[in-house]
Amino acid sequence: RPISRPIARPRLHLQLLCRASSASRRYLTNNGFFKVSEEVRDAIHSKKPVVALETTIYTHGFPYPDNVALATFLESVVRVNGGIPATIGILDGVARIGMSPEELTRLTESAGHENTLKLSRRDLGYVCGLRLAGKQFNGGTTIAGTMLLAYLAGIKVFGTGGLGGVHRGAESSMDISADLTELGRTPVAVVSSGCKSFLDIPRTLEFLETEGVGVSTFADGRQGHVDFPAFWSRDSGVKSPTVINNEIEAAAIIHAQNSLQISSGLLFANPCPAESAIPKDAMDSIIEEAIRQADASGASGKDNTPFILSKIKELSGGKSIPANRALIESNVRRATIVARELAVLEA
Ligand code: PSU
Ligand code: MN
Repeated sequence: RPISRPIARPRLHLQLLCRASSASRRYLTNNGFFKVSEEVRDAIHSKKPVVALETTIYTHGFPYPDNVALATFLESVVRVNGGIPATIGILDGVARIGMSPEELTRLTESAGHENTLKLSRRDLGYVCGLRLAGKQFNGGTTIAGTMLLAYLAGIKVFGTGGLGGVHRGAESSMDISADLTELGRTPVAVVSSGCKSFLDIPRTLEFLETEGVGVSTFADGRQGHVDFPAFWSRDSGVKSPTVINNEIEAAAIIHAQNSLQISSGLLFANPCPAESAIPKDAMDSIIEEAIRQADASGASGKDNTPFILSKIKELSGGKSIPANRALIESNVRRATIVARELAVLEA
């Protein structure tokens, strides 16, 4: 795979403008609950482009050993594109920012075990604290959990697959992913392929607006109406609030928000590569059935998303997997280029 393509640098004044900004923040240092790997710490310190990667997709998405293969692959996507990967999760009750291959294997192998949890913001104190009471948990961090830990470590860019959202029927269940509130309160930029249409996409965008989250979709030369993407499908029927053309623009937005000390996050939506995308109509009936089964089985709360995702995989006969892989690779590559461009602006 070639090192990422060069991007024409449109306007030099962008770089001049930035000098004024670098308000630096104290990052959380290692303690009994929080450990940044040496490689990631050095990279942050020397302002190299670092990309955060989540782990719920490994502990509650893909089975072992597919999950460790994907984890290793995504780290290599960051590296070949000139970045340093920081895979984030919880091992033995300690938040890890950056993991060695052995640590990644240990976490991914523990997928499905009773003490391997899906961890969002609310869970971090619980799993880390109970280590002191002799209970050892592993966990995959969701986008919310990963954003929070990335922010504490000083990482600003995060590449992932699909964002959680407002669930259909949330007007009575109140099931709204903590990913959305985290984006409202934590200044990390997330590159994802939007969210799956088992969620209520119009309400998800409404909620993000309420939370003050900037949402931009990569237009890649498309003119006019650009949809916010629906994971495997490039279209959702819902217009993206704003569009951007390339990674330089994404980096400029991040840099401006940081310089303005706006403390909410940003969402950059990258539609699934066209050659791997599944048309919206083809997915709609599978998704309807997956939701029906989730309702029937009573999978709610934190179990709802993993349940629906596994049903979709089953009902699509695995057809959704190549698209899943293509889009996450594309998102992680784009996140790395954004992190590189941000490093240029911050230099
Ligand atoms: N949506 C996907 N794939 C995923 C997830 C969501 O298409 O893997 C995972 C992510 O880790 C996300 C989490 O942060 O599920 C959201 O879960 P919940 O809806 O319970 O907040
Ligand atoms: Mn939920």
